Amino acid sequence: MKVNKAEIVISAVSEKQYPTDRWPEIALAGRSNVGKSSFINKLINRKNLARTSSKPGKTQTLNFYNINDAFYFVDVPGYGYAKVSKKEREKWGKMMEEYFSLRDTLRLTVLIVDIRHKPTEDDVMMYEFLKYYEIPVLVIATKLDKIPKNKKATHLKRVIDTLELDAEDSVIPFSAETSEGKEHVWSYLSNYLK
Ligand SMILES: Nc1nc2c(ncn2[C@@H]2O[C@H](COP(=O)(O)OP(=O)(O)OP(=O)(O)O)[C@@H](O)[C@H]2O)c(=O)[nH]1
Ligand SMILES: [Mg+2]
Repeated sequence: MKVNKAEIVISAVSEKQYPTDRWPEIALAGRSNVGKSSFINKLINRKNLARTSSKPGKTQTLNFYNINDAFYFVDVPGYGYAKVSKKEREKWGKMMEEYFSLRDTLRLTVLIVDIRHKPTEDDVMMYEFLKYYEIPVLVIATKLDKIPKNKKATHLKRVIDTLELDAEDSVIPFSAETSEGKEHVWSYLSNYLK
């Protein structure tokens, strides 16, 4: 995919603010600090369009990125960050519920997990939540550059087993550092953007 245009359209906290042009949408979900924003930047070849940070909790709103006037990437705030208040967690839950239950232009959610670690209980819950709403899921095992090549297969198997991944769902190993997996991801995503 050649990306000629990529710009943020809105940082939304509720449905009233979502774009209304009905372009197809691909959302990113995953633990705080796992690399959701970096994933978007790498795919669209922009260094810091989606704001990244080494501190967890950078993305706090639903950030809609217009790609080529053709579809949206939606960067979603991460979960699993210990230092958030109960109130903030509730706010996050409401925002997620509203988005994933109502958004009928959502074609696919990319669930990003860290290939180095066993998926957390929150990751499993997120996967089940998406399945509950019957939203197609692509799992990305990111930070591939951080593990030795000979560990890749075992780590991928652990992701598949821990999430109890459905046979119809795929996991693609990826690195925002080295771009590994990028072409494979684009070819997968393009099937959902027709
Ligand atoms: N080595 C390596 N580092 C990565 C990769 N992807 C992301 N990072 C680093 O991980 C940190 C977090 O990345 P972000 O993209 O901001 O993570 P996020 O999931 O958007 O985080 P929140 O917005 O806080 O939920 C940054 O320091 C990135 O540079 C990767 O593939 N390899
Ligand atoms: Mg982010």
